Amino acid sequence: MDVLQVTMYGGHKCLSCTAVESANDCNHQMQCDENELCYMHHYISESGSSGFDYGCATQQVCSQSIGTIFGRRSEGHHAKCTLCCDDSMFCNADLNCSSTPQTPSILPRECADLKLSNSGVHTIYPYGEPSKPMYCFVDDKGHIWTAIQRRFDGSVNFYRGWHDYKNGFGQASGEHWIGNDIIHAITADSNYALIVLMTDYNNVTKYAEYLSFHVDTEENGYRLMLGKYTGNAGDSMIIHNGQKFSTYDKDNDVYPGNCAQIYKGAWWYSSCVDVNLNGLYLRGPNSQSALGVIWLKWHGYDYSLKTTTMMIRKY
Ligand SMILES: [Ca+2]
Repeated sequence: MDVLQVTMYGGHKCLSCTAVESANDCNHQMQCDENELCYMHHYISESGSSGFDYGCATQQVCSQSIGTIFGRRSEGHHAKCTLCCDDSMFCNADLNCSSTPQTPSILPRECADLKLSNSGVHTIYPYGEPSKPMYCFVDDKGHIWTAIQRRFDGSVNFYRGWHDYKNGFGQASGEHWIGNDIIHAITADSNYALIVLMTDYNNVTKYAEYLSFHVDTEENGYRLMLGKYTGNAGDSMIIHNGQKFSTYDKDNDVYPGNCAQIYKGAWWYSSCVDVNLNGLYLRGPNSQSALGVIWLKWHGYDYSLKTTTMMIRKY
């Protein structure tokens, strides 16, 4: 039996019930003391019926997790503690019912925390709670990527302001910007790679990969830091590396004018643009120089790409 590693977070509210058939049947809560954690106990009675107890217990009680130990419930009963949890309110309502001790599950912060074999939309917890649906992509090497931007049909308007880019917009199942706060949160602690997959109207796909990708805090303008380039689309991000993010209502670029307004997008504009993946969806060749979804070193300024997917993974 594993010894549970329990972090001390006091003062929880926990479910508090005796001999209920499931957490759904427990409508009573109690305030734990500062040194207590929520627990759940699953037992089989002498008659063979299954039951659950919920309540508060001390860290020492939980970390022993062997034999008969005593938790505290508002009814004043004693119970055998077989499961404890950590820092979430009412966490004992969410434990999986099991007769064997488990360490509390760790919520997936990005797609790679899930063991996936197929691409699709999954629920992720970038900050713990609340959850957020994200598009996860499994490449042919089995690497699991978290999509931060997808465009493929022009159905979503990407000419938006700072607030929308901060929080994200669109649906994970469709065209989507995941949100600069989430991008920052995911990439803040570890080294991440960025890959940009792009398709043109001949259905040719090219890619650009950067072996490190970091986006700074909002306070620092979501400044972009990219590492070494590899790929076959050409390194067009050079002028954008090190720049702050700009939207039409927040000009952080180094140009005298407002690049986001001029080029109808939102990006890490410099002065101004070799890549405009959040530009207008202009569908292939056009005469609106650099206003479209452009990647300069592949199709130049006068060609708006058909699909783009920006994705990240721990590297
Ligand atoms: Ca400017």
